[in-house]
Amino acid sequence: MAEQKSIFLTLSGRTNAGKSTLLNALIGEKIASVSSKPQTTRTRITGILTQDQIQYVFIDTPGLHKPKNKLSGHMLKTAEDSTSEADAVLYVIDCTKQLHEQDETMLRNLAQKKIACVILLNKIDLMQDKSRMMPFMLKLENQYHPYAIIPVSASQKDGLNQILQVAGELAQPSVHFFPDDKFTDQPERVLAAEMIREKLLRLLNEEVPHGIAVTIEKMQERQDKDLLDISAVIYCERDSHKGIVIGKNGAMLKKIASSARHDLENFFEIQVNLQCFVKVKQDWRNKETLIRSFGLSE
Ligand SMILES: Nc1nc2c(ncn2[C@@H]2O[C@H](COP(=O)(O)OP(=O)(O)OP(=O)(O)O)[C@@H](O)[C@H]2O)c(=O)[nH]1
Ligand SMILES: [Mg+2]
Repeated sequence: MAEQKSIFLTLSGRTNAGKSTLLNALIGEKIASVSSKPQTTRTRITGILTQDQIQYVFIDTPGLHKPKNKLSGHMLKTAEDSTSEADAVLYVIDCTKQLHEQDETMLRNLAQKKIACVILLNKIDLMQDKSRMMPFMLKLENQYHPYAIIPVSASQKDGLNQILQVAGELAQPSVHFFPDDKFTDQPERVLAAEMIREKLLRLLNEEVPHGIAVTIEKMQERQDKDLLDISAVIYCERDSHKGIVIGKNGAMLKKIASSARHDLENFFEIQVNLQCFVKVKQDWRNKETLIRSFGLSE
């Protein structure tokens, strides 16, 4: 039998670069929320892929951003700490944007600490003129000496095999840390809460969804039929936001719940009865106890 290998890879990069889209594409399951709004991911999310003798463990992290409250301070710390704990970093850059100073600082630090870094230039599907990529790649190569630079499109699933090939070269002989059929370490309740939060991010405007946390109060299969009862609480940080989440005659909440139920049923492969309640916790993103009780600090 071939020797077993494993590798831990942290997905790092600016918010909105496409890290979570890439994680889902790499493992072939939707475990991380994705949205066009910045700061979607709030905690570390582990995705596992085992192919033959190699086990790849991908760690998705909150995107780099300028913190504005205690919650985003925790998120940034999680992001920064995660890079030094991995065997290699997959540094994701949105190639349609200018390189940000946070990209430069992070790439410089990785080079200085001699952490193996693979730069992924994401969203190449949006690049009209691909010839512009060459000088950018050369500049990155000369300044930061990454192990490799790979142009990819997470949403088109383009370049994934190249990522696995390069990661495979870096994998070391080791036992597999997770069972070969496992694809995440996220508990089912966390996955369910995240699926609901994703819909809130997608359906609500700017400031409202960023101040939302979702908890699952109950998740239980009925004994007499194939039905999963899920009861969720959506916490907002202001009274006015609660009204927006519920909407006129409850229309918005209905839309959110129905869209979330669709995803939950697909994921858990069972009919779901979803009840959502909306509550207010004033300014919770600046309160350590609440941040901790929502599972958002490590
Ligand atoms: N066109 C295009 N869009 C992409 C691609 N990858 C991701 N996106 C979009 O970019 C947006 C951000 O994607 P996410 O995966 O949530 O980004 P992220 O880096 O995880 O963001 P944070 O969690 O905030 O750090 C979403 O609207 C995605 O659909 C890609 O390859 N091409
Ligand atoms: Mg993300």
